[in-house]
Amino acid sequence: MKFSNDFIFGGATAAYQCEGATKEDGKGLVCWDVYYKETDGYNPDPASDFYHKYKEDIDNCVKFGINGIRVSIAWTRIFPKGYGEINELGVKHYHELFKYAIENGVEPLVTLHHFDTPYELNKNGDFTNKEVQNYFIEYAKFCLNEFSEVTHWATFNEIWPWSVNQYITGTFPPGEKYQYNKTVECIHGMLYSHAVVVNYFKDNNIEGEIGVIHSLESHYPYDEDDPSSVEAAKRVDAIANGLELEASFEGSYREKTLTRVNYILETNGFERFEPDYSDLQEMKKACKRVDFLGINSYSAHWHKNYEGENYHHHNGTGDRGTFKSALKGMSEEIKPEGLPRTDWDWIIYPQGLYDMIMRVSEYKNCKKIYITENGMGIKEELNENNTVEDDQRIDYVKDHLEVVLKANENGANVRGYYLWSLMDMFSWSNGYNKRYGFFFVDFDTQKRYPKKSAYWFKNLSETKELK
Ligand code: BGP
Repeated sequence: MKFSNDFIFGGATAAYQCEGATKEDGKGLVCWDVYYKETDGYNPDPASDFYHKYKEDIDNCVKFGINGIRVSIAWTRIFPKGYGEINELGVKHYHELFKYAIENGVEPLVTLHHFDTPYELNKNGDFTNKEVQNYFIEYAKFCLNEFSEVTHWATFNEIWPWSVNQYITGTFPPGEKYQYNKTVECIHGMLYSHAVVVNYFKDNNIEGEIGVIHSLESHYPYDEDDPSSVEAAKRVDAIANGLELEASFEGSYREKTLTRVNYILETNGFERFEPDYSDLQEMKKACKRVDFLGINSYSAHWHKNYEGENYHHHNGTGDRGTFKSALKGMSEEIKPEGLPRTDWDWIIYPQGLYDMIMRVSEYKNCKKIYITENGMGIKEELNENNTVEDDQRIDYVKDHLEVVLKANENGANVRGYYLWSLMDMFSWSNGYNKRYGFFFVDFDTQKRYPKKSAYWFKNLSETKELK
């Protein structure tokens, strides 16, 4: 089994996790800047210093056969407050970055929002607030017109995780817990904003392609013979995948999905969710115009019914076995014995990715798929040869790419794969010791060292053969 010649072998990044330089060149405050300070969290500076070292990272792409790079624009480098005055230095920076990537044959796929809402806007309700949605839309329009050298755009990165972690698990700013109503409003607000941006892109005949990147992981019943387990898995799927896929590719929410989401809301004492009719009109128009779907997938999940009080413990330290999630009206997540897992309790299950690719391929408006994030977080150190023998990562990537090939053989249209992450960077709620990159970053010296997986990927990208 071989990859086609035009398959993209890419690496993924996100502005806030790699750029550093959070106070440089007029950048405005991001919600995380304040959240990390207030919670004694991680220092986002210097991260991987990508703001200054992007040329070196792109040179590494060239050396290692990586012909695509996912980057995001930091909203507050363009509009420091999120709206109003434009920061020319930020605009200049991204022109230079895109130019360098394109000149070197490393095609940028640019995300407009990757978890980095401007501080004031996040404080004022993030995407639950119409005003914030409109500021995002203005920022997006500006970027689509200004950066005409970019031909691959994604509106959002992971609408579900961004919403659930802000308002249910409380691991992302503003750190609220069990606010199911805000979570659903945020999801809907982002899906609506996505639709407006797609319609603007198409109405104005902007060159290139535009899509959306969703976190799409498979949810299964812990006990297939127990109907309450089956229903619990379906409820989680409805809120985590159903809303997002249906809005993106059908322009509305299915009745069954809404019933399940409303069950979750009502069980937690919140009002039912009634989507606004005019929002749906916008989504209806956009759903046929989306050029690609980005799938982010790392793991899969098993559920049983749960009716007790809400309880969530995030394993942010990489101490295996400490994760626990029991969400009222949704499910209790159970990690089945016998399946491999990472130190952060993420089950490794490539079949979950296969099932998801085949499922999304059934949406007739889902024309093309990229795997925009997949990878394995490991605690790593440089060895005496200044490299990392990351065979675990190679196996992980290989097993996931195998199911991509199998899905394509069975009729899917996956056209690229971006490893999370291109080089090591910090993780939002797990810090600097969760490394994902092809390139080891020494965060003290900011030197890059290719890991064994980088050499393996180079060979794959040259031969197109999975070995
Ligand atoms: C995705 C995000 C990425 C990245 C990745 C790994 O949800 O889009 O930004 O962080 O997950 O997750 P983590 O950093 O929690 O290990």
